[in-house]
Amino acid sequence: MTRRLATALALLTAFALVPAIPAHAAADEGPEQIVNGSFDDGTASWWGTGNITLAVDDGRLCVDVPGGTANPWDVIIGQDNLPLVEGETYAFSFYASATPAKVGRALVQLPVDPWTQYLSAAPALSVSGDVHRYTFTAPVSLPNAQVAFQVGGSAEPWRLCVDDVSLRGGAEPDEYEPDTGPRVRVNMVGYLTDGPKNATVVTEAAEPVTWELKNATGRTVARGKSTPRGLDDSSGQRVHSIDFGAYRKAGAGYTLSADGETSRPFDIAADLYDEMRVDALKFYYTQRSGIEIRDDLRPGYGRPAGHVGVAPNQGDTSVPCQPGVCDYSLDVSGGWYDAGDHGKYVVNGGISVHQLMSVYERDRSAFTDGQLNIPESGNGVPDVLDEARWEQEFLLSMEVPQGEALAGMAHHKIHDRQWTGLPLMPHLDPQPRELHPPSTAATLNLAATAAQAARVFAPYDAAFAARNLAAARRAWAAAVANPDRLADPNDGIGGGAYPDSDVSDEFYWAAAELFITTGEKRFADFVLASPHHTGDIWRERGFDWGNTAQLGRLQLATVPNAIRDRERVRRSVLEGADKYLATQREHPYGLPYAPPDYDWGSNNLVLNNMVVMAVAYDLSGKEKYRAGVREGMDYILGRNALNQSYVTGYGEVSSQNQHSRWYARQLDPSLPNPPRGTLSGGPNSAIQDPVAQRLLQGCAPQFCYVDHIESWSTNELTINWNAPLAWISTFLADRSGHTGCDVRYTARGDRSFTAEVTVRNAGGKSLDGWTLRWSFPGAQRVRNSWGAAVAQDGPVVTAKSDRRLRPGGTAVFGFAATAPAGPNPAPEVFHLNGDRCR
Ligand code: 9MR
Repeated sequence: MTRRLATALALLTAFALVPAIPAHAAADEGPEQIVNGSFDDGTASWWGTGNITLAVDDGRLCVDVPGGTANPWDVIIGQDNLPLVEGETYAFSFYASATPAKVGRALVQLPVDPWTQYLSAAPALSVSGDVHRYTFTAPVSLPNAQVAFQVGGSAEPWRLCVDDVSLRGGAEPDEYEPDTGPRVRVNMVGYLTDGPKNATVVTEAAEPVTWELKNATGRTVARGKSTPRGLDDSSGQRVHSIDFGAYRKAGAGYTLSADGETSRPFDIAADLYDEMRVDALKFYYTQRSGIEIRDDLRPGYGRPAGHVGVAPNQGDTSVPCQPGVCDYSLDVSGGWYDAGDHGKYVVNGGISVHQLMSVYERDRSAFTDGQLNIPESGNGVPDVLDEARWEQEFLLSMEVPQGEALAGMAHHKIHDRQWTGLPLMPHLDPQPRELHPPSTAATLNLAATAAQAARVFAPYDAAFAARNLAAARRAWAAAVANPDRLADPNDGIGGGAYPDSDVSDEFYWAAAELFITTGEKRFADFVLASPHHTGDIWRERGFDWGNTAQLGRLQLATVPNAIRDRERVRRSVLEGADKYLATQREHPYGLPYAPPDYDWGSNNLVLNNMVVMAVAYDLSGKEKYRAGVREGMDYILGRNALNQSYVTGYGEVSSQNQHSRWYARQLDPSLPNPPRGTLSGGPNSAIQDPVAQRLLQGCAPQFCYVDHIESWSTNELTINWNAPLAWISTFLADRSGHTGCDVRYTARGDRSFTAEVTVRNAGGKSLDGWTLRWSFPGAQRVRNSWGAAVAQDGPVVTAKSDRRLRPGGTAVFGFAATAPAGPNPAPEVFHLNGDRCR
């Protein structure tokens, strides 16, 4: 076809449908674009509207089409993400039968408004079945055209079967070869000055090769020999590892050369993670639903409030249940959008908000008001808590109201009735929104996060804390009364299913949080009786929204509480961390994650294994655990088979086309890429989406990734994946060491108490004046002090003295304070002059 004809066709499509032309031989021979058109893989890659069930019957896709619909598009079977190349001719064909006979609509079209149709046919579908063939020429290039069989509009029900759906033509897809750059793989952001420094070189060499570290001027500053590591299963590559950790001089623009290749440049510095930890948390503001995103706070990311009821949005201010599920509506506005979709899911929101609160509980002094540049900045509350509250308020709103049969439980999720296409700004989503049935898992997520929120918000907002504690108690009671209301694994139309067939781990986590907050025996009893309290829960694959026992164990180990066998709990975290360290040591890319196949969102599982190592470091002060976390981050930031960073804007080559309906620059240049500091899900061996299936068939685990916006199974962004990124980058930005000091803290009294604190300098250095810092777990407040000047900011307390504290010397001070009802455990984490007491 000539260019002029193509242009004429393009113009034509602007006003009318492209006529369906009879088939034409050349296009027939082009490459196949449809995935699973023969239905040999079941219904994989195909979707249907909510009113039909896709099923394979005798090798064909068959559906019972309901009667009583008005429009063809009321019932659709479709496949998305088909690439079209402008000017190329395509042959579209399929077999179909209808009982009774019907006229259907077969379309190849734009998947979003204005739904431009590149091919529109009205095949007469017979009872005996026929093959229908068409050709058309694509008037545009598009990565994500849609094939749709629109078969609604019939008064009577009927049955449709299709088979051998084929769209041939277009450019022969090049054998996909990712551009992996130089064979020397480094952390492209850099290495911490006093941390481990490891790299990997892809090479066939059997013997060690020489490596050279060069500074920005090109001068060699260190050299050595690599260690051959053989064949790496995770990449299918032969590799050597390089250890240049002896070099500790800060600087920018270093490179590492080996085997004739030179790595991408990197820095050596102490402050590498200072910005990342803030960006990883800033991510949440632009995920917010129910509020305008201010462009002055996030230049380039401003947008109107999503789902507040302004047309075409239906709004989340009064959302009904799916038909038959309940007869009330709830105001569930606010919260964060889960990911690249507009859904909001309690189990995933739960672990996300929990990890934000848990990194805050780790060291409250690291979080300040004004840090994240959000609308609440300047309100006197640390921004991370304001951000967490945005989600926690949403989780609270998902509670089944009093008076209803399942009162106190939480609805599993709320999202669009049908899946929408990309791009689609939140405020332009026209779909009806629905509440899905309550689930035990969601209820326990509410119980756990609300119990935790009751602690962390207590110093700032007593009423909000009390509201959370009451909701947590109601949720716990409702979960105990309804222990097996499992989310339906097939409830995945219009939003993710987030199913979980075992909620005993959610029970354990919720009981742990409730015990830490209330100190009540019944929660301790539940914790002690749970198999998750003593079992080996440190899965090779890491923890996530569906595996939450680890959250309970980590909290019991780190947040002060009086559980009976606490020492064993703490030791068990070290055992888990040792396991991940052993995996990491074996792995030539330094990964603390080595299952034979990589899971959906593998990067977040890698990071969560690092959280276990980080907690082990906090508990023990043993350098090997911190070194493990530091080395693990190298993988995320470029020391990997693809030679790329998975955090947007960090490193020379980083993920930037994560699957999202509003950071959809790859589809619409007027939209932005995801904000700096957004983690991509990363390699996923199961490659469930058509783009990955087209490009990555047969991939070794580390190669099962493509930075393409439609690769939703390898390259999405989510609130639960950025949470461990925020956790770990905060840990890595923490420059406090472990120092020799012993603190004895003895308190007497109840709601009014006095405490005497003895601090002993167990290190080798004399301190010329000292500051001791700790945090209270809740709303404890110092009233007056003696022996040191004690000041308090929220829960963070500092005691200061000008006196010298010699090695072996002690200082004693005391204070009088008030405490809220409930447990008032002695603080356990103290920092003396900035370093953590061991
Ligand atoms: O993160 C989820 C992953 O663990 C599951 O394997 C996958 C399939 O059920 O779903 C992922 O969650 C997606 C959710 O269903 C919808 N919003 C986007 C989520 C991230 O891809």
